Amino acid sequence: MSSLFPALTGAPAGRPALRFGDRSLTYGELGAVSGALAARIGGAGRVAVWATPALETAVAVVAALQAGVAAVPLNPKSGEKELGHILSDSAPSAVLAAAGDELPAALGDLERIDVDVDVRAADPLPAPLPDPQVSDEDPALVVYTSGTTGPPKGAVIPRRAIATTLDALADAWQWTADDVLVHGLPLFHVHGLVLGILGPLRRGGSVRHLGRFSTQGVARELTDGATMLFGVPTMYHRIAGALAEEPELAKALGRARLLVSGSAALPVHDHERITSATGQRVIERYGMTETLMNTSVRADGEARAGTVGVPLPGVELRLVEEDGAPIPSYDGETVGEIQVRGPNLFTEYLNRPDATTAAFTPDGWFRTGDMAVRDPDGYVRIVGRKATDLIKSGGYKIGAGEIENALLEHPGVREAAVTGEPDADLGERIVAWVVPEDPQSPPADEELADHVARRLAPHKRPRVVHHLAALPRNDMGKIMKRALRHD
Ligand code: MCA
Ligand code: AMP
Repeated sequence: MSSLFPALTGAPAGRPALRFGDRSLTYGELGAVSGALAARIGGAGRVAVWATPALETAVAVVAALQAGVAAVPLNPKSGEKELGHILSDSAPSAVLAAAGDELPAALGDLERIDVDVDVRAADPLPAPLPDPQVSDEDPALVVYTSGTTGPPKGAVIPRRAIATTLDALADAWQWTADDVLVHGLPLFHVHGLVLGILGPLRRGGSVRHLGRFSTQGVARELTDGATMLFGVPTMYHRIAGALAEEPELAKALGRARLLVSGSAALPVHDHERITSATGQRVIERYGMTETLMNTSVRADGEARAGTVGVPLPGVELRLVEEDGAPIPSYDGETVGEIQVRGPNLFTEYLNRPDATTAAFTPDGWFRTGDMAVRDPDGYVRIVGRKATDLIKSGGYKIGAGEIENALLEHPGVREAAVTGEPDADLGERIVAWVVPEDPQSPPADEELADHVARRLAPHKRPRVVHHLAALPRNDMGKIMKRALRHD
């Protein structure tokens, strides 16, 4: 296949590519350091990437793709249980990390390869690597994503999915080499990594990563030449809340070419607050780890709050009834599950043929689990999701079952159930319903939150804990989550 990043050889060597704080690389420099790393890891099979929000992560992933080696981004805040699962499931041959990053014991004796972004070491710049001898179907990334039960599954994302989704977004957003993207998203998920890092590099444009999200950082970069902002709704909610006190922020957003939100629904109230203070409309796009991007409001289309726009070029999208029958109507009312088909889809869940088979219809449509209606002009509105056991908090997808299992491993917990409830900042917050082993001395809420954060990841920790004498169960012994309400 042709290169995923033609600009590594085609763009002027001095053009800015990546900037993280005060460290940056031009295309010439990126080609040199990623080429050197690619030469080291060629033939490695699969490599893990310690995905801190840093220059080294971007270089490591680009190098892996140049070498034709699949990369498994690791959340550096993953706890021991989550990390242990991902490593044993994906079996990488090495981990790529920034020199000086401390790696946890859970990585065991996995070979460590330091990512060197010091271009002086490569002066004069070496010639860029030839395109790897790989096919479009070869895996590019394995991204771990939560399901309703059990540990996260590794979605195997082929090179062709990355190329086609990024090119479809370029069409929808008129995204070019002149764009400068700013964001503060984590780099171990599709949003921050594929759209937020690989996207600008495929276009030959540049990205400035904030290290961590802040409204001040967004204002600074949009004032200093950035043209696009990507964020999850929690970030836009915080922006909307800061506009009154930060006049520079409103001005900066007003200058942007495109403000894009995704990973969860952006409430209409936040859309309206941003539009009234800045004159800008945030556009939403809808995607999934398994499908990359499916729909978007187009830059040349009508930005309508509460919708995720129209199917992207190359993506087939249908709504189906409970029994799988396609819904022909575009009436803005009939709700069905979204199914998608197209070159943007993943190939499989790693080591999980059962889950892969269950995810697709026999004729190759991917069952998203998202419920939607379609307006007469084709705009898709997401109205909910099939599984109540999936929680979207801060834009992260979190499976209730995974947290329940972690809570049950705490000695003070006899029974546990986890639900999501509405939260103005996070979209949903994680709520744990716990029957303590000893009702006289139940574990403290903080202790349970720390326990989950240490085993899984901080964003999976319960924000609220309720103690109960027993969980409500039906005649079959199944927990009735609908009865779990705090009055
Ligand atoms: C607090 N902290 C703790 C604990 N309590 N750490 C350990 N144990 C505890 N008990 C720490 C946290 O680690 C964090 O540290 C800090 O306290 C604040 O935590 P929190 O309030 O949870 O986080 P936040 O800073 O408020 O995060 C909001 C956020 C974040 C920045 C919006 O949720 C986020 O980055 N979301 C993006 C999710 C995303 O990219 N999703 C894409 C997947 P520290 O501050 O040091 O970190 S979806 C996708 O890819 C599809 C394809 C799509 O459509 O996009
Ligand atoms: P993940 O599995 O973490 O990649 O998250 C994918 C899920 O995020 C989708 O199945 C949707 O439920 C949700 N999602 C992504 N973008 C949007 C959006 N713009 N509006 C509503 N939900 C979204």
